[in-house]
Amino acid sequence: MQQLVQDLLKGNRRAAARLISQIENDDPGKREFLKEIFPHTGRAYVIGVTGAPGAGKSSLVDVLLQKMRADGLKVGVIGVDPTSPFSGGAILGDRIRMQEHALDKEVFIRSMGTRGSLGGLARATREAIQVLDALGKDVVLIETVGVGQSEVDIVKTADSTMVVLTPAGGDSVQTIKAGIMEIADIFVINKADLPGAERTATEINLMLDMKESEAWRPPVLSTVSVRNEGTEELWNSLKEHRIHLEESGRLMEIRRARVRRELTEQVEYLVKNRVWDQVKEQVRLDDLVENIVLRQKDPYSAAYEVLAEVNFFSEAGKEKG
Ligand SMILES: Nc1nc2c(ncn2[C@@H]2O[C@H](COP(=O)(O)OP(=O)(O)OP(=O)(O)O)[C@@H](O)[C@H]2O)c(=O)[nH]1
Ligand SMILES: [Mg+2]
Repeated sequence: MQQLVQDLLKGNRRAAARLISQIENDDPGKREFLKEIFPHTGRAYVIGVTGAPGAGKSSLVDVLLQKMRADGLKVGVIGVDPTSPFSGGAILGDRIRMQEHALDKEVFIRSMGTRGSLGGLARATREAIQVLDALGKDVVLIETVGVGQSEVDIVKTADSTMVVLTPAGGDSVQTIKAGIMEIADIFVINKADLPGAERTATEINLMLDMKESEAWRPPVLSTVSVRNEGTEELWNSLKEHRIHLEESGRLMEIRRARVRRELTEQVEYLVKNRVWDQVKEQVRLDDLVENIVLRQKDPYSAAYEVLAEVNFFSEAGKEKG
């Protein structure tokens, strides 16, 4: 383990791959190495890329990778697919397209799927970012398919988030999820070669007009990633957003809020696991479920009973009677 961490800190990609596998498998050793690498993290800038399946996220990541490399930045990419149980490079199309980057020693590409729960995936993504940060990446790109709350949770880890949309065609963009409006720092209408791109941009701008004005108004950009059109503007916007966050003090603010949220989540996670491990051993949940189904017991009292059984709070006994 020690050796792996040392190799990682020297920039060894195999060490990074192995540590990320341990994270995915929820290896008991991960706590120790995450602790060891933590002082060596906090440098990488994290960019989230989210949007509907097939919107062109990977194509954009591909182009952005080239631009970042041209600027001399070391880049890590994590492709997260909450709908897929596969990991370790299962997003085959991406692999093929990004192959040329794979030859570039300063680029690290990895995909992750849902081995366990979606919550687990968001956590694993966060931890994988730390590994890439400690590996020495300047930027970590997270690509995640937009399928609901899961991708919102995942991109919460990002400093800048771009939401990739496609021209709505006949449809109205009004169906865009509220959560997406909240997380977007930059809107990208990709496949702008298809009809309707302008109208989609107008609609998003109208939606932004209705929002309370903030210091940063998300730009609405159009790209044709497969023809490399509009991508320079996109890269410039990402850089501008970063400068905005840094100069306004907002970056520290959002990072502090994130640490607070993660700490809270971590405590809840530990308490939850601890309690459930004991409960599984000591309480016959099935019986309680039957009781509730038969209206012999209400769920609130049953929950208290469970916690009293594992001595979660000493007061609980009083509630039992
Ligand atoms: N016409 C057109 N097609 C595009 C454009 N960008 C990407 N595509 C095509 O759209 C398809 C999906 O592109 P990807 O980059 O894999 O999209 P993605 O969002 O990463 O897809 P998932 O990861 O599967 O959700 C591919 O066949 C691309 O060639 C574009 O600007 N215009
Ligand atoms: Mg993709």
